[in-house]
Amino acid sequence: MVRRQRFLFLAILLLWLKTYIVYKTSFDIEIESWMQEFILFINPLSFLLLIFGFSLFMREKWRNRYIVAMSFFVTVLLYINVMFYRFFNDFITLPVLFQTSNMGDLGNSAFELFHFADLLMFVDIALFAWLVWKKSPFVSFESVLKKERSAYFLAFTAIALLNLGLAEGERPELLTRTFDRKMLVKNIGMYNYLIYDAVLQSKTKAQRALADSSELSEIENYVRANEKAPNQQLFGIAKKRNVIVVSMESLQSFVINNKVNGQEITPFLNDFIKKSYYFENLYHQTGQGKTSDAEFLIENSLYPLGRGAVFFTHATNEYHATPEILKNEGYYTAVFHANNKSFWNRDVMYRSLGYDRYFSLDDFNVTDENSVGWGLKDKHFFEQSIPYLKKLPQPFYTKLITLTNHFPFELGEEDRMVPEYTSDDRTVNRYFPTVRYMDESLKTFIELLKKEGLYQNSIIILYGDHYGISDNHNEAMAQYLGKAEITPFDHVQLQRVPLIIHIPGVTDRHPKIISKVAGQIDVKPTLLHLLGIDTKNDIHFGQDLFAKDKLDFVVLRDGSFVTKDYVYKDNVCYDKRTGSKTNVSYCEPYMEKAKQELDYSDKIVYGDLLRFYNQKNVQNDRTTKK
Ligand code: GP9
Ligand code: MN
Repeated sequence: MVRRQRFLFLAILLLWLKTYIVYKTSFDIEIESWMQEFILFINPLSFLLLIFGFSLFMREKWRNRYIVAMSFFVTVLLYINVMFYRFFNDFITLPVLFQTSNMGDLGNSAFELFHFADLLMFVDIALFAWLVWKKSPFVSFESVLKKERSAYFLAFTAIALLNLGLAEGERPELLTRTFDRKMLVKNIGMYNYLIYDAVLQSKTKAQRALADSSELSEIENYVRANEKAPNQQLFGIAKKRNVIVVSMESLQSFVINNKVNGQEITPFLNDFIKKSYYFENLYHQTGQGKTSDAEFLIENSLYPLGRGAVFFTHATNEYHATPEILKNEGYYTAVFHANNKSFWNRDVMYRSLGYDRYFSLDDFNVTDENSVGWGLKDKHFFEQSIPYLKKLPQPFYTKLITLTNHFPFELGEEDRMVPEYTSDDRTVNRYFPTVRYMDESLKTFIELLKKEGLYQNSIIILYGDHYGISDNHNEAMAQYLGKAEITPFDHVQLQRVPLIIHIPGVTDRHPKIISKVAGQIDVKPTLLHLLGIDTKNDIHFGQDLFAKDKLDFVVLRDGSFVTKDYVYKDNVCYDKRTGSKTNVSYCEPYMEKAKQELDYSDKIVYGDLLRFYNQKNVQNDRTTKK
């Protein structure tokens, strides 16, 4: 049969090898044993056999065309995954893939992500198309015998079962663990994973339809027990002040008080910290939604999703976010970001979060001279935001989102205030000058606030949104940090991002460096309490960072967690003092809590459960008013 249907088998073979080569060269899949390597090798096969198998039911004329079309389609699918992985360091999920507006804007980085060798992926297809077009004898069809078809699908079933069986042996409960995409791809293959993802996606849709208010009471009990009483000395200390929140693009804590080639990387922030509350052990908890996930965490104190960006997948849910709460307290709320308003679906989501006004790309004057990389340079962004800020009704709650320090960290010579780092890794090298540039822009911003009389009566919160340097750059990072390698423990520790709370007249007199383990999820209750707003009726998972008994605990979106003494990642427990592996029993007490929190938060988002809570509260309000 193989000889008679040689074109079919050649197409499958080439795609199979192509996929495996892509696994090995474009994805970072850790292999720990020969068995895992074997599973990885065979895992594209079941999918390929199935979809190419349909050709066996086709009339001869269509069969070859189908084979060429499928080869092309699957290769494109593979290539999209490669590009996506280069950018996000993660595998695609459907919600993100269909964010076409995002994808359009990612075009900016596409050039950087494209490698010439990528074209090799399409060579075989060109050859196939040529063979079919030329009606070469190689592709001349043979009719398919019934028993050939049976043998083919028997082989398919055997291989699929073998794959599943081996995978299940390697990783029990593989298919029920949803947030570990790498493990899924490693075991069932990229193609099957995409199907799996599609099934999950439709389940999500069904989840909302099926959710009912009873699910909320269990979660509410958990949330109430988790909440900590505010610190009475600080409660209301910034009452009625304007709030200015700044999202600092890709800023990680390791650059704070650090140097590149002997020069400070963040001189302004280092100085500002000395007049502020600075949280040195705060971790980002973002997933695929990057900047938007950070916004979601900061303003809702809920976790973003393990797959997709919640800004896209659940933008029309009912939320009870900080802007909405403050609006009810008489604040005007606005957000500033010099990018397309639809990026990350912000225009839709900001309405759900309770923003009065979104100053987006159209509100800024963006020219070739004042932009680089992703758009308007931060310094100009701040300068152009000031007149708008001045005109806002007060008190206001505002969030400004920076952009220049974004991968691939482009910057003109004239804006470079520190030299690039020197290593083999261009991304890491370029990170330092763009961080330095953002630091300088923040300095300008604070000066302008002072000059315009917007500083004294404000509370200013600066936070790093997520990592800038992914695991793909571990080698250069190890070199910079003077380590032999970046271990999984180091990886988690590198997920720390700066959080700075600055209250003029308060923190400049009594600055503080706070070492509690914390996360972005803690910002909402902290800020509300500083503004003197009670959160007793609010559903959130964070804790006031100033609460006396705030837990030393943070869960990252991939299920890793950090406590005072331990770091837990991929089923391994690490001792924080030494960074080495330790007995997993030390981490056990927190495992359940970590899972529980993510699970409860996901339930709220997937089921859109706050729609019931808000209704309930409104009803309570009505009853009290009667
Ligand atoms: C885009 C900006 C950067 O508007 O928020 O997005 P990121 O890729 O960091 O999420
Ligand atoms: Mn970002």
